Amino acid sequence: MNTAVSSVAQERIVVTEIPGPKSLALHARRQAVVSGGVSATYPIYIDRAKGAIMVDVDGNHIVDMGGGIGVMTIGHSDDAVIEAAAAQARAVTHTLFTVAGYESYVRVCELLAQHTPGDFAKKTVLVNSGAEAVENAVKIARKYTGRSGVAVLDHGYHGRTNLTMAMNFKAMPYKLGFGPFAGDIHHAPNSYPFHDGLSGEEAAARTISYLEKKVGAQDLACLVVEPIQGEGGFIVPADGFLPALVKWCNENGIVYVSDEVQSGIMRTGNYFASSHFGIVPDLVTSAKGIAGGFPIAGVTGRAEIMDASHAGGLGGTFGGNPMAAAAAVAVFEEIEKRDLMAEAKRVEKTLKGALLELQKKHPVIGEVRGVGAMLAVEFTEPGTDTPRADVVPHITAYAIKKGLLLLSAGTYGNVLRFLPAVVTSDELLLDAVAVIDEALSSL
Ligand code: PLZ
Repeated sequence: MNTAVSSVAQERIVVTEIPGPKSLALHARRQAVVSGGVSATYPIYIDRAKGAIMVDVDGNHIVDMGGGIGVMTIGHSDDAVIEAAAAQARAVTHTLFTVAGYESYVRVCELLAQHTPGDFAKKTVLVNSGAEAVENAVKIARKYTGRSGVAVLDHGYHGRTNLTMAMNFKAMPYKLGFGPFAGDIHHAPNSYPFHDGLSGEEAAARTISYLEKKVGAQDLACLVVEPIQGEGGFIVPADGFLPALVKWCNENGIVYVSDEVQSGIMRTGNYFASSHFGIVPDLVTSAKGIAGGFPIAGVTGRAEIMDASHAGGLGGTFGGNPMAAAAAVAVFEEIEKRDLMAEAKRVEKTLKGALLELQKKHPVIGEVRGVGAMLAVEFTEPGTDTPRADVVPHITAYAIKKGLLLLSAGTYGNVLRFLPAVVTSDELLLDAVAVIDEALSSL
C-alpha cells in the first residue's frame, strides 16, 4: 500500500457520537450562512482524508463508500496526485489555456485520446465540471450536425445547469420550480432489466421507435446516454441495448454521446464503461474521478466532430486549470504504475460477493448489480419489484453513527450505491457489509 494510504489508519474508528460536538458546531455556523438549497446529506465536517478513510473534526475515522459521489476513485489525497498538483502550483497556477498554453492540458488530452474507446483520431476540450462537459458535448454535436434535437433516457442525470436540468429525468430535487428549461430535449425509455424484463434488443427497439415517432431521427443532433445510469440507481442496461443504440445513431447521423462522468476513469475496471459494453461512442464526457478531487472535466471524441466548432467557440476561464490537469496526468500514471484497474476488479469481486450473500439473508434486497467499483443494491418488497423507499434511509442513518458513510441513489430512493476508492481493502469492504447486515437486521 502506498504511503498516502498508510498515513491515516485505514480503519473505522468511532470516538464520539456522529455527528460529534465539533461537527455540530460547524453545522450551526453553516446553517446561518450557507444557502438552504445546498443540502447536507450528513451533518459531518471533514478535517483530513487518505485512501478510503475520512477523519472528521471530532477525530472519527469514517469509511467512505461514496468518494464524494464517485470522485475519489484513486483514494483520498493520493501522494502522487497531490505532489503533481503542488509542483504545478509552484510553477504556474493560471494562464487561461486559450490565451497561453501549458503542457499539462495537452498531456491530459493525449491521455484521453489514448484511453477513450475507438481507434481513430480524437480531440478533447477541457472544462470545469460534469455538467459543463455535457453542455459542451451537446453544443459540439449541434454544430457538427446542424441539427438541434437532443435525446436522453428516462432515469438519466446530466447536471444542474439549465440545459442539463432539462436533460435530467427526476423533477425533485433537480428541476422543480427552476424552469423554464432549454428546449428540444426528448426523453425516451431506458433499459432497466430488473423492472422491464426486456432483452437489450427489445428495449433498444422501444427506445428507437419512440424517438423516431416523437422526434424523427433526422432532427436529432445527439443521443446522450450514461452507460450505467448513476443517480438513477446504477442501472445496468440489458446486454445488446447500448450497441443497438450506437448502431442506430451511426446509421442516422446522430452523434452518440456517452456520459461517463460517473462511470468513467477506471470506475468499472475499464478506463470507460463503454468498453465494458463493447461500444465505441462518438463523444465521451469525463469528470469526477479524473483528477483525484481536483475540478476538471472533458469532452473527447472523433476529431472531425470535435473540430466542428469555429476557433473561439469553446473555452472558459478556468477550463483545464493547470493544477487540476497536472493532477489528472498523475491519476492516469498511477493507474498504470500500480495496476489500479485490477483493484477495481478486486473491489467488485469482494463487495459484490458479500452483497450477494447478504441478499440470501435479507429478501428485501431485490437486486445486487453493477460493475467494478460501481455497485448497488436495490430494495423492494420481497419477491416483487415494488420499491421499498424506507430501507435506504434506515441503513444510511444507522451506518453513519457507526462510522460508515453510504450513499443512496435511484429514482425511487430505494438504491444503496457503492463508489469506494479502489484502494479500499477487502477488510473494510467486508466490514461495511457487516454494518449493513446489522442495519437490515434492526429494520
Ligand atoms: N453526468 C452521469 O453523474 C454528477 C451529482 C451530485 P457535475 N453526478 C453527481 C449533485 O448532487 O450535484 C453527474 C453525473 C453524470 C453529469 C453529472 C454532472 O457533473 O460535475 O456535478 O456537474
